[in-house]
Amino acid sequence: MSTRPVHSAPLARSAMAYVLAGGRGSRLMELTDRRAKPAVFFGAKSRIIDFALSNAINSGIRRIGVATQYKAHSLIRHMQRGWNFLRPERNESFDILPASQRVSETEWYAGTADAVFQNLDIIESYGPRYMVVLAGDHVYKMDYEVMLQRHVSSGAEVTVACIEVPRMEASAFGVMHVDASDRIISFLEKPADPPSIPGRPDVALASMGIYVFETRLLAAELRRDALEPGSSRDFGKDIIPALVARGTAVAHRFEESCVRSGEEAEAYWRDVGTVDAFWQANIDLTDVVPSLDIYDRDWPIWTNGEVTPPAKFVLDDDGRRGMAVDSLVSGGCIVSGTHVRRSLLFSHVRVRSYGMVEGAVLLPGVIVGRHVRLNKVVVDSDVVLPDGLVVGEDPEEDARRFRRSPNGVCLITQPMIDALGG
Ligand code: ADQ
Ligand code: ADP
Repeated sequence: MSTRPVHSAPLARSAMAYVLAGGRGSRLMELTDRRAKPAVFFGAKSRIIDFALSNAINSGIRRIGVATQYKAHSLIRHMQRGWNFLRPERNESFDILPASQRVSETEWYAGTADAVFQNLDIIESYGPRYMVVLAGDHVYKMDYEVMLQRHVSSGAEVTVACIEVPRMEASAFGVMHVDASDRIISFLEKPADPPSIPGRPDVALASMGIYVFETRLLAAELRRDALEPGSSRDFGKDIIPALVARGTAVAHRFEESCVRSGEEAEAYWRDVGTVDAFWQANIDLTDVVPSLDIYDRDWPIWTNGEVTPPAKFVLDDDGRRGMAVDSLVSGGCIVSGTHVRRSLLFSHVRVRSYGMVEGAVLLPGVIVGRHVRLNKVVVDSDVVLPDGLVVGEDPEEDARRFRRSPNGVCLITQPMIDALGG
């Protein structure tokens, strides 16, 4: 469990969470053809952005802004339906900030800092004392109050959440060096050859893209940066390095504010940026004791509470049991005459008889025909899998027909099914 300081007043009440949700996440391939990465489904019920938003609410933050950009329709619809419970009468607010309405017709947000800069007037109108800037595309549970407390007690101008990652994977991140008191002494954005933690050659300290600032200072920095001719208007490339150079940036260790179900539990944080990582993180939830506890009622993952009929399991006319084990099955699903194992069925999935489904992530509305055998798949929403389809038994055949990942996960979309003909 994260340990909150007991004697101080909560800072989250005077903070605003600002979620950057504009990125595509192109390594998710066809999963982000129609939606931004934060809108991608996760965990049989949620979307990726629900984790950052739930963390904000559960931490006690009551003002939230979400900057959208790439293919925002699905994301905006989800948030309008599921995240509309914040009430202005209680000094709460939820603002969706589409880029296209704020900048000139030809210009979207330049970089992540610009996505905040363009909305400074809205932010300042609420007068939050602190800003918690978040990425909308990670899966984790974190108490931002702990990070806010750390920010105030250290006197830093910016506090950057960080996590240890294998050095080989660190070139996807901002990588930092810290001194004995966790002051950041160097910061390199996505270095080709990431520096390791001194004395630990295989590990690097990576930025999680989560930043805490006092609003006044952030506004001043953004206005200063907007006048810099060479700036790319990005937190990782411009804003953070400038504050590190001034010696006023402090690192905050994720382990200190991560919300976990037991002392021994892993400090869970996933980028789910590739089809393999996405499949694995979903399937991990079917473990008997998963590292990510989505059943913790003290830290609920809020989402669009769609009204669905109950899930149903049917014994078909030939006496075959429709059943699911080691699986997460959402409302509105019907499984008939087929065994489903180690799989996730999002809402309204139908699985018909004489099949076998294993290691499958079936997004909402998928229909699995009769005599279908699936192993290691991600099937996009509303795809209709025709009777007799077999996936996961012949790698070459799979690679010809579907998007087969390096670890052998097949991503299946409707155009791929249509291309099969017949
Ligand atoms: P990246 O995640 O690679 O690195 P970026 O592509 O800028 O950086 O995305 C950050 C977040 O902002 C994502 O949630 C994305 O969806 C969103 N986003 C991107 N462009 C946006 C825009 N113009 N408007 C609104 N939202 C936008 C960052 C940091 C690294 C750090 C990693 C951690 O720069 O230092 O290590 O996050 O994942
Ligand atoms: P299959 O015959 O291949 O198993 P079906 O699509 O015919 O698959 O559905 C099997 C069973 O699922 C039906 O016999 C019924 O019990 C149940 N079922 C299907 N649709 C509904 C529905 N709309 N409401 C309740 N049960 C349904």
